[in-house]
Order: sequence, then structure tokens, then C-alpha cells
Amino acid sequence: MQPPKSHPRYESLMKREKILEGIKEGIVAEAGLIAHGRGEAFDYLLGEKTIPEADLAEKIAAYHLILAEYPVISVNGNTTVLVPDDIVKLSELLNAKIEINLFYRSEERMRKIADILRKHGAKRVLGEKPDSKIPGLEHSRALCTNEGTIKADVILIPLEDGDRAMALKNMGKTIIAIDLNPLSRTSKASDVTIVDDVVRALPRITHHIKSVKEEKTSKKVIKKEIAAFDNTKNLSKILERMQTEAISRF
Ligand code: PTJ
Repeated sequence: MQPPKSHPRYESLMKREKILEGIKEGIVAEAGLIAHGRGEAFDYLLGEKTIPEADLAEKIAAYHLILAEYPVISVNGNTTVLVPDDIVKLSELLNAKIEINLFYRSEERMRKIADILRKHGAKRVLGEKPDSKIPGLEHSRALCTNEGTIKADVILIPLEDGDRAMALKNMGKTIIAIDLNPLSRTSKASDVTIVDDVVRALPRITHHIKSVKEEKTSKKVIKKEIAAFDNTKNLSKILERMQTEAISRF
């Protein structure tokens, strides 16, 4: 059901609709609804907006992706229904590979997700024919490709489960997570954690990449800002911000 545009929480309701539609079409896992609800709860505490600490992480993420030799964007059911265009745009801007990596893997879901991304302009989508595994993971979440996850030096993981994030970190990769829960294992294991809704985060990362190109920011400056970024400190500032933001609306 389409919510009326006048509804004060129209955007949030539209996201729910996309997730529900995705479940009906067999694209989003049923557990994706629960994951979305958890994300919504944290987003509500943040005031459903990009807070300054998230924007900083989005800028640092953009910097890592610009410096990357082989960036990869990992996608699942939720991200595909929420931001298919943004995934494709970002991959084109960075010349990054897109790889589907599912927690609740089935060949049918893999195909449906790849079809949606191709429909939105992706020339190549990896993951349907895995030829490698992430060491240390036992379930089907380990399945991946040599051309994607294995070769990646920097990997963007929106809405990731903690085990896989930690396994990727153990492989020596630079991990950029998008996760509204600042307390999740994924958030804590990542090099850069963007505590923002994926719907706002991907366009912000793209914006920062374009700014670097327009303003011709030097590699020296980029590297200096990356070195000065402390993910744990940023996460603790976010927890404080959640509290003050929520109290200010009480
Ligand atoms: O499509 P599949 O089979 O790969 O399954 C995907 C889900 C998301 C179901 C699976 O990876 C899962 O169970 O994830 P978790 O462990 O519940 O983690 C999802 C995290 O994403 C949670 O910490 C949520 O707070 C967060 N989250 C949910 N929706 C959003 C979000 N973060 C950013 N933007 C969102 N829209």
C-alpha cells in the first residue's frame, strides 16, 4: 500500500513498502524484515537524518574507495531493493565490481537480485557462480568469487553480518560497513563504520567522491585524513549523539 505523500514519515513508510514488496517477490529474505526493523529503531534515535559523525565516515569511506586498487561493493537482498540505482552508479564511478553475497543463499534469490541490478544498468554482477570461499566461515555466506571478494583490497559491506565482516577483516581487507547499529560486531570490526541508512549513505559517498574530483583534493590530504580517522572514537561519539538527539526530542 502506497502511503500518502503528506504523511510525516512518508520516506520511512516507503522503505518498508520496498522491503515488503521484496519479500513478496522472493528478493529479500524474511529475516531481512527483522533486520530492517532493527535498523529503523536506531535510525529513529538518530532523528532519521545523516548526523555529522556519519558524514565524516562517508567522506573517509569515499577516500578509501578512491585510493583502492580493487574496490568491491558487496550486496544482499535488502540493499538491492532499497538502492539499486545508487549501487550501480557508485560502481561505475569507481570502476568497482559488484558481488552478491547472501546470508540466506538460494540460487533463485541470487538470480533475481542479479536480474534487478542488471535491469538498473549493471553491466556485470558477480556471485552467481562462486569459485572461492572466505576462510573461517562455514555456512553458504562463505561462497564468493576470486574476481570479486578475494581480489578486493577495499570492500564496502552494507548491512553485513558480524561473522563475515570479521572473516573479511582477517583476510587483511579494508572494510567499510554501512550499519545503523553502532554496537554490532560488524560496526566494531570495520575500519570505517557508516552509521546511517543505506538509502542516505550511498548518495553521500558518491557526493564525496565527486567533490574530491571537482576540488582536485590531493592524495596527500586524503591519506592524512584517513590516518587521522579513529573508527572507535567515532562510534562512541555516535552513541553519545543518539542519546542527546533522542533526549532533545523528548
Ligand atoms: O539478503 P541476505 O540473505 O544476505 O540477508 C540479509 C540480512 C540483512 C537479513 C542479513 O545479513 C542479516 O541478518 O543481517 P543482520 O545480522 O540482522 O544485520 C543487519 C544490520 O543492518 C543490523 O545491525 C541493522 O541495524 C542494519 N540495518 C538494517 N537496515 C538498515 C541497516 N543499516 C543501514 N541501513 C538500513 N536500511
